[in-house]
Formats: sequence, structure tokens, C-alpha cells
Amino acid sequence: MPEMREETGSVSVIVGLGDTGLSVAKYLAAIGEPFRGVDTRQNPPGLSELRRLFPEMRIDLGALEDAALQDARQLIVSPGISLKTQAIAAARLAGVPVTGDIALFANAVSAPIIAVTGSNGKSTVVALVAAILRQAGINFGLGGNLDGVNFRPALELLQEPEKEMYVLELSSFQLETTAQLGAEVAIVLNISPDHMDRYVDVMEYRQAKQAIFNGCKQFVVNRDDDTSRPLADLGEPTIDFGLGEPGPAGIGITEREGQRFIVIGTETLLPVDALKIVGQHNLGNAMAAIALALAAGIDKGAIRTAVASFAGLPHRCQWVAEIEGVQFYNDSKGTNVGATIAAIEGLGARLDGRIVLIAGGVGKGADFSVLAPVVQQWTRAVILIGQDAMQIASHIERTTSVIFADDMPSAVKLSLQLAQPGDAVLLSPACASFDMFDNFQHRGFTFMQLVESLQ
Ligand code: UMA
Ligand code: ADP
Repeated sequence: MPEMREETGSVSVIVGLGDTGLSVAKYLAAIGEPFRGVDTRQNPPGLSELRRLFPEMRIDLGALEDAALQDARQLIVSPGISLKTQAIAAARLAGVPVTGDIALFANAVSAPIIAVTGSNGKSTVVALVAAILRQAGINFGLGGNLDGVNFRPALELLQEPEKEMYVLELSSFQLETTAQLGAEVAIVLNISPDHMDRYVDVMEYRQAKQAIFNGCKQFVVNRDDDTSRPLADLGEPTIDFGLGEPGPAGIGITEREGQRFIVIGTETLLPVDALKIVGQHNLGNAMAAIALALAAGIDKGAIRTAVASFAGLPHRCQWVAEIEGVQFYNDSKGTNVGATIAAIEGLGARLDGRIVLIAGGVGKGADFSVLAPVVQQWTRAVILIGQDAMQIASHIERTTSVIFADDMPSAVKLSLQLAQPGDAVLLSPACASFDMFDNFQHRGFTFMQLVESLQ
């Protein structure tokens, strides 16, 4: 336990005492730096563990006091709390440096970092890259924003000896506090509106994600999506990818005798049909992972084997069951409009019938009007649940049949009544879950259990 000195400017203040804050405290303790903690919550999730590990640690809970932050050596701010929070903004203005867990991590490791951000597809791409590195026999660490069984805040990875390589999934919130990442290879997969409750507009959100390119040695871009390109002039990407034919240094799709192949320049890697994950968006995700792995120097044999056998992550367009000729899919991780559009289009194009969509929850200030043409084209009906159901309805009810449900059990029961054989029921909420569920996994599992009980 480091000495808790209280001189002005000598102590780092950990702002936010959730998983990130806890990982920061453990890291600072390990390197012998004094720290204290603050959180606006009365009982933040990391509190009991912090009290157990560091009984002497000063912790201030409740509204952030300006004075409590302004004498800090630095603020290490968790992603869940906005830098625009009055006391944080004031401390910054007063000259207190502001940083975050990813900046500390990047500063501490010398192994190459593969860094992934974007509005959608991050977890799928990092999981694919991890599968490739595993196949290639690389000793790597995987961490950052992603959650699930393999979830680890980045600094937790430093509890073990340094790895040969690191793969980080990064959110815009984490990147806001990361001045210098210095990734071996970085990618912004795509930008579509999300977290509009934390940003004034999409440009501010896109700007936050640009920090992933700071100090990078190589970067990858998506030829089909200009928002994946760096805003600063960084020269040419190491590799680009897209759904069309590639140039000599690119990855793309080519068609021969009615069959589609993923190609690297002129070299065939594998047939598209060999992939277990489906939908155009996942083809893009696969190519992004291939590009990152190639930039990191991984051989094509390992890439081919790992990409072909990757079965996808749970809660992302996950097939659940077939009941009375209706297929049920769990896309609970569809937490913004862009993700839900990709899920509807990917599934709709493969169906003989139509989609009964279950959506709704916490809208995070999103513009739902862009959903209207997509649901009109592919859905038979939309069942809305949760806090922002009315708001979504106001954008789609003129062109689509909309039904409100009080909760997930009623939504699932209704969906089977509305669907016809050959249709699919898709849970892809376009919203966060925390009005009705603990998190998106809880929402997804609840849906799956209810579907299974229909059988
Ligand atoms: N909060 C307060 N007061 C505080 C601090 C936080 O009220 O002083 C609340 C906020 O509502 C916030 C929540 O607590 O939403 C959690 O904040 P946190 O900073 O304690 O979060 P952690 O538990 O450290 O988890 C964070 C990421 N969460 C967010 O960015 C909201 C996790 O991403 C990430 O896995 C973890 O760090 C480790 O890196 C989750 C997420 O939802 C999966 N990410 C968003 C997304 O993917 O869309 C960005
Ligand atoms: P993230 O970690 O960025 O949230 P995930 O890989 O968990 O991304 O996928 C979340 C959801 O986003 C999926 O369930 C799917 O609906 C959608 N999605 C995945 N990849 C893409 C993509 N490349 N473009 C658009 N939507 C996508």
C-alpha cells in the first residue's frame, strides 16, 4: 500500500470507482504511486474491493467538489463519467492534467498494441483478432471496453508478465482520455450515431475516436466507409479493405464462377461461404480483423484457419431457436440505431419471410428516423418495449405496424403470434438496456429463456 501523502499536487485522484477505477488503483499501488478516489455514486461497484485491498485509501463519495479535484497531481477519469462534468472541467481549466486507464496502460507496455474502435463491430473484430493470434501461437492479452467472459479492463492485463502483443477494444470515452496510444496498428471500423447523450453531435463523437491514431505506426481503413479514415493527414493506410475488388495492397471480395472469395491483393484467402458468421457487416468485420492481423505480421495460414472457424459472439445476431417455422435471433448487443439497421438488413436479405422486430429501451438521444425505411422494407411488425418506446414509435408508426408491450415476456409472446412460418423474430433494441435490465447480456439471456419456454 503506497503512502497516502496529502500535499497539494502529490496524489493522483481516481475519478469513478467501477471496474476501471479498481484496475487503476491496483496498478498505481503496484508502481508505488499515491492515490485517492472519488465517485458521484454512494455505493460504486468497486467500493468494497477497494476498501478491502486499500483500507487506508481516502474515498469521497457523492457530488464532486471542485476543491477536492483541484489539488490533484492528475485526474485518472473512468470512461463512465463525462469530462464535461463541472468539477472535472474546472480542474482541467485550473491546469490539473487529465488522463485515463488506457493512457496509463500504453505508457507502461512496450509490446505492440492492436487497437480497435468504431461504433459497431468492435467486440466481434477483437474476438476475431484474438482467435487469429491464438491460432498463430502468439502469447497475447485482450482487454479494454469489451465485456463478457473474457472481459478485463486494460490495466488488469498488467497483473501478469508482459505479453508478446495486446489487443484493445476502445470506446470513444476511453479515447477521450488517451493522449498518446502509440498503437502498432489502429482502426476506426465505422461511425454511426451513438452516445448522443454525451456528445453535442456526431462530429464531436468522431473526433473523440480519432485519438486511436495518435502515435500509431500503421493504420487500416475501410474503403466503403469514409468515416473510418483519419481526419488528420497520416498518409496512406498500410492496408485497406472493402466489399469490392481490392488494389494490390488491399483486402476485398472477388467473384469467380458464381462463388465469392476474400482476396488479399490478387491472392485468394478463403471462400466467403467458409465463414460461419453471416451478413455483409460481418464480412466487413472479418476483413478488418484479417487486415489488422496482417499488419501485425501474422501468417496467412493462421488467419485462414481462425477466420473460417470463428462462430461469432453471443448476443450478436445469435440464432436461438426455431418454433413453428419461425427463427428467433438474439441481437441484444444492438444498442444503437446503426447496429440494428445492420442486423435487420443482414437477416432480412437471407429470409424468405419477414422480420418481427423487438426493439426499445434507453435511446441515448438517438435519431430514430433513419430506422423508418429499413423497418418498412424488412419487417412485418415492430414490438416496442422500454423507456423510449413512444419516441421510436413516433418515427416509424406511419409506415410500419407498431405494437407496444409492457415487458419482455409479453413482447416474446406477441412476437410468436405475429410471425408467420418463414419469418424471423429479431431482438435488436437499438437502445441501451438499463431501464429494464442489468445490462445487454441480462436482456439477451432473458429473451433466450423466454423463447425457449415457448417450445
Ligand atoms: N458513474 C457515475 N458516477 C461516477 C462514475 C460512473 O454515476 O462517478 C456511472 C455512469 O452512469 C456510468 C457507470 O457508472 O455509466 C459506469 O461507469 P464506470 O466508469 O465505473 O464504468 P466501468 O465499470 O469502469 O466500465 C467501463 C466501461 N463502461 C462505460 O464506459 C460506461 C465498460 O464498457 C468497460 O468494459 C470497462 O470500463 C473496462 O474497460 C461497457 C460499456 O457499456 C461495456 N461501454 C460503452 C459501449 O460499449 O457502448 C462505451
Ligand atoms: P461493439 O463492440 O462495437 O458494440 P459488436 O461486435 O458487439 O460491436 O456488435 C454489436 C452489434 O452491432 C451486433 O449485434 C450487430 O447488430 C452490429 N454490428 C456488428 N458489426 C457491425 C458493423 N461492422 N457495422 C454495423 N453494425 C455492426
